[in-house]
Amino acid sequence: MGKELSTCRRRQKRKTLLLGNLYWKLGMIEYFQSEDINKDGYVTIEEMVENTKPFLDHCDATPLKMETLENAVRLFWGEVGLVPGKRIGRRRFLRGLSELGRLEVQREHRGMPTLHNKVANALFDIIDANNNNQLTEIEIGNWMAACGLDRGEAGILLQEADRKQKGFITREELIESEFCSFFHPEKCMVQLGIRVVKEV
Ligand SMILES: [Ca+2]
Ligand SMILES: [Ca+2]
Repeated sequence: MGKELSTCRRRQKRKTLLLGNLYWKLGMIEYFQSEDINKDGYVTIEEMVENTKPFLDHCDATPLKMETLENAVRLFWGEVGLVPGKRIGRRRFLRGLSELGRLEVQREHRGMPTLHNKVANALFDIIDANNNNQLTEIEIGNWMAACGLDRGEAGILLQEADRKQKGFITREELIESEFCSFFHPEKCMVQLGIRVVKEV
């Protein structure tokens, strides 16, 4: 009986965690694979930091901007369990990120700064090469190229985030869409036009 109760509680808890969301899980598995540079099935904080290096050339980022991003990345992923010299596998990665997501959403609700906010702000500053607080299609293209993506699709990304059709993305828009893709998959689905059915 006690065992059944604890299994039931575990299931209940799982439902409220991001891990229970298939859409989120698939996205994060893809993310895990892209961060695993040496393809050994584990990620390390060193790999996470290494993956930010292409910004230096593609986005013409200053050393100070790069340092700010690295510090934010170390803080954020440290909470997931990625500390120097440690490697974690896919399951632990997803569990840690799901747990961090729970705490981050709580912080967001209380109006407290999130760790993700630090990363997204640092990222925005890097993409915004001319420091005018607006991300243009060219700047977004440079960022995509740094991430190994097709810069030709920058226009599509711009359209998705720039809902008022201003021709650029603001800091708030980038942070919102980034936070959403990490920790609010249900909001992302709504944006993509997928109806979210509330679990009862
Ligand atoms: Ca690896
Ligand atoms: Ca700019």
